[in-house]
Amino acid sequence: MEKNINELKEVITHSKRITVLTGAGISAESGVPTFRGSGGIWRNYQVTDVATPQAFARDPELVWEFYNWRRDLISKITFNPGHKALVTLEKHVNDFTLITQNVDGLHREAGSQRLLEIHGNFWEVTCTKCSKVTMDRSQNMGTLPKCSQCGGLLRPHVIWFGESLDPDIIHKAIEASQNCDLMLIVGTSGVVQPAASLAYQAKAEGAVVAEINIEQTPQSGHMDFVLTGPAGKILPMLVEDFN
Ligand code: BV8
Ligand code: ZN
Repeated sequence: MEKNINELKEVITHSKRITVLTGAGISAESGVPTFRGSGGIWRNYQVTDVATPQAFARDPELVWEFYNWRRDLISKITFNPGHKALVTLEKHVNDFTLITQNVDGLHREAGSQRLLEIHGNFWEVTCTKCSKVTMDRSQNMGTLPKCSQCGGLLRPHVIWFGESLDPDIIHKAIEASQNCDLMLIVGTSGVVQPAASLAYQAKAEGAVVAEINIEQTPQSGHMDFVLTGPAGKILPMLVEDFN
């Protein structure tokens, strides 16, 4: 492991363009449960009950109960050294893109600028009637929150399963994956599409790909580097010479 970290630090110093993809694992050390690990969110909630447009049409109150629970949880915690290390990296690389599957807003809070929130951000809400998007940091939005402009029912501004990602955002994510020298894949199980295909696209275009995770994933075999350990520990080590 020691050898890998030093070698990867070497690759970082020689990379002109670095792209990073993060998943729920980077927020785990802040106290946010992941989706599929032990104690994962989807163990208590059926995805199909709370993270699809059909679920929202069927039982919007249950869906808002789920998102209010996550709002309350995230409002009590903050970003961790893993998020902060990516802000340091962004400052020291002349071409940097951070792609996140997370909707918790912690990368924004930590100060990341070149950020693509490909699954949205649950601190933003969209009106199902007039499509107005607003930022709302309330811990609890109430059972069926309504739009102040038109009275329509509000929904979290996130991409649910079965919904297409914003074409402009996913285009930028694909471009950043296909044109980087190095791609770091941090804290993701590599299950959800189309995010999971970005690492393969980077590799196909000749980038070095490095996975940082506490366990092996289905993608580990395709990686040039597999650093096993918590992101909150490994990422700061990768950027320690920049501080
Ligand atoms: C779409 C928002 C077109 C909601 C989320 C192709 C093949 C197969 C299936 C599909 C496909 N194309 C589309 C699909 C269907 C579906 C899909 O991928 N299903 C999967 C489950 C098979 N995809 C979609 O529907 C996407 N839409 O493609 O549109 C379309 C349209 C109609 C019909 C078909 C296609 C939309 C996907 C977006 C869904 N929305 N989030 C919300 O969050 O409230 S996804 C949800 O999962 C979260 O965003 C989460 O981030 C994401 C991915 O999970 P991970 O981040 O990887 O989290 P996970 O818990 O799984 O893993 C955590 C990892 O961290 C673990 O590996 C763990 O070991 C590690 N870890 C833990 N602690 C640490 C750590 N690592 C480092 N340090 C630590 N301390
Ligand atoms: Zn409205």
